[in-house]
Amino acid sequence: MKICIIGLGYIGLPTALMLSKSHNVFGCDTKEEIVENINGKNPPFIEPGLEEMLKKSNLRAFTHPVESDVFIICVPTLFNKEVKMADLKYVKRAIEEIVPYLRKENLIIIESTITPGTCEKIVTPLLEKSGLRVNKDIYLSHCPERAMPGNTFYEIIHNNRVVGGSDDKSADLAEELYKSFVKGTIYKTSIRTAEFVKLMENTTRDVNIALVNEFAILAEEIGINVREAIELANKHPRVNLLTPGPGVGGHCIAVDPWFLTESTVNTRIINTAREINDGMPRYILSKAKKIFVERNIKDPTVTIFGVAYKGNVDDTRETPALKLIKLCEKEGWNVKVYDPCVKEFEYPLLPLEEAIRDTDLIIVETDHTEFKNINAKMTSNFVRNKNIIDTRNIMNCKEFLDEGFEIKILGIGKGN
Ligand code: SAJ
Repeated sequence: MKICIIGLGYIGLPTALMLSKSHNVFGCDTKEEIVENINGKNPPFIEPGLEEMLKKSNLRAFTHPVESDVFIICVPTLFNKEVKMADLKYVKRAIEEIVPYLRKENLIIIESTITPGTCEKIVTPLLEKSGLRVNKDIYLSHCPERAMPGNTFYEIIHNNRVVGGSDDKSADLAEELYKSFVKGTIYKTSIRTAEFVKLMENTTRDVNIALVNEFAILAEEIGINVREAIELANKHPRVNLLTPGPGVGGHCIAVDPWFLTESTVNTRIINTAREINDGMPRYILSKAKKIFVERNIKDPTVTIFGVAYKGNVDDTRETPALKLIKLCEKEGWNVKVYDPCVKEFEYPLLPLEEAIRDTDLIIVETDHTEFKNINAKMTSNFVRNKNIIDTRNIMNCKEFLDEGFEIKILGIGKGN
């Protein structure tokens, strides 16, 4: 079978590589650099297993679609921050791009996250510009991706999948295709339900993270260690609390909940959870301010450890670290950034020693494994003041305390 994948990013490329094991797969991306990298067998981003899979595969990439039996759309859905709504321009553009290549019996699958109703109201009319009718001449399904960056290959194989079909045949055809590499169960439903399920999943995670972030703030007030409390609460058979952190980033959880609220006035908990998580950088800022006031530090320099949205990835989309940096700059503080995984960012990425030289406070924003091994003695030789705020509880606390550092860990109140 000939398959054309549109969008060769964090999901599209791994999916193309998995499918290329048993099908003739073409990749399409508007960015020439990505296409060149893929054809040159260079992984365009960090993902465990990606380099090896790319080297072994016969995937070919182009900057335009290729006539195929199946088209899979894996482009990002943008988020309009001003109005807190999905911006579907890439999805629309991808559909418009494949229209000239469509033939009878083609199956079109949307993996990109979309607002409920998009397939019926936006995708179908665009596809039908080809003169072919959905459910009659061509077939349309929504199969939202569910893989976690950093563990993508394992998850695209083993996770259960939800396939929404615009009719039964569309769902059956998509199920058949995914069966070629998915080991999890494939559940079929309507296209609108599949759109909704995906948004519910990420919203659930956002709400749960907001809850533990609120617990972390309370624990600091009460004077206990929230992580110990969470561990104990999780001993209950029906409680499963997540981990507090500096806010929620990434292209999905930080934006998807707004796709559910954009056309209703009847949601409250979804909006509040977003506000709590978006408020975490301001909370971290208030902790930093307190340190500077208490220790009488004027014109401080702050070093941010980690700008990736989570540990061991190079992705900085929607990272809460960026919000924190901007807030620090607004205070007139000097900000330096260190991230061993990230290659490109809005602010200069400095080597470790340069980033910590003469700093007054290190704020750990990301749980990169590498941070566990940062040497306390070496750090103490470079900094001006020995202060750390660790929002991830990742640093080797004992070593830094022995070196005379003051460490504040998010969610740990005084006396712990
Ligand atoms: N985070 C916390 N505490 C936690 C877990 C996460 O603060 O206990 C933060 C992370 O640091 C990060 C953000 O949340 O900033 C999101 O990270 P994540 O690892 O929870 O999720 P993503 O965005 O990498 O991937 C999610 C996944 N969705 C769910 O777990 C419901 C993934 O399965 C989806 O495929 C992906 O979104 C997507 O593309 O929608």
